[in-house]
Amino acid sequence: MKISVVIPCYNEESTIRTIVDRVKNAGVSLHEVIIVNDCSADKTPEVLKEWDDDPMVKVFHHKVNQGKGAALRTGFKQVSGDIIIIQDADLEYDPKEYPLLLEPIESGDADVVFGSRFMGGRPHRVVYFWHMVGNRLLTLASNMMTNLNLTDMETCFKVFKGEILSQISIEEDRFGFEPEVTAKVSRIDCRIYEVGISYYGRTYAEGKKIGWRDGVRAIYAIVKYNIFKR
Ligand SMILES: Nc1nc2c(ncn2[C@@H]2O[C@H](COP(=O)(O)OP(=O)(O)O)[C@@H](O)[C@H]2O)c(=O)[nH]1
Ligand SMILES: [Mg+2]
Repeated sequence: MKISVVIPCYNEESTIRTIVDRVKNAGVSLHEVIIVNDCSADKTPEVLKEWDDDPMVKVFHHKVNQGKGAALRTGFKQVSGDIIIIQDADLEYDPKEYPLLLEPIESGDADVVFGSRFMGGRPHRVVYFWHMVGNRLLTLASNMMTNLNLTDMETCFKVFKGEILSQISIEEDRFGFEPEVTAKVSRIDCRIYEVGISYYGRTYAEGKKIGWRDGVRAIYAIVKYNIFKR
């Protein structure tokens, strides 16, 4: 199976090199790495030049900053693999866990796999209590609408078979992507699995960007894509 990894990337000059190295050494049969630079204002574009001559790494640039959802929309249009893994450009999620995430697909059981920070006994950095509460409330609200029993709707680690992703069009430009894609996947006839993953959370001082406004937008997206856009 050909694996495509899509990395949305905004102002990640300090981590993008490491994350691409980790993706390449993840121990899976990698077909391509698609990086979408979402008009970074730091040195990200210069760092990305490193892979100009690498046929495995394909880099695309946005002319204006649009957000994670928009970056993924751009990336999804370019994928040519059979399985698509979403990877954030910071170091919160470890590509070493791709084999774990891929297992339910490779065994023929799953069409979609979410990596959950809230199940399993793998290492989790202890960071923000209220983020955990927020994530659980958003997951609860999403589950109530989708009737899925997920434990971590907001996870970055989402893996799709190509034929599933091609049935989904992404409208949300920013972090509303996560509830939107969850709502849309729940309405496709497919088998969804969750796998426990590690979480190397970063603090705001270390560059974390998501904020309470994104939580509000997530609620809006849960209502919009589960009720009004059915
Ligand atoms: N915050 C933010 N992230 C973006 C944007 N466009 C793409 N991304 C990427 O989306 C991913 C998730 O963002 P991140 O800041 O790690 O979220 P957080 O760790 O939850 O604060 C990262 O790979 C970002 O580089 C954007 O406009 N804003
Ligand atoms: Mg992050």
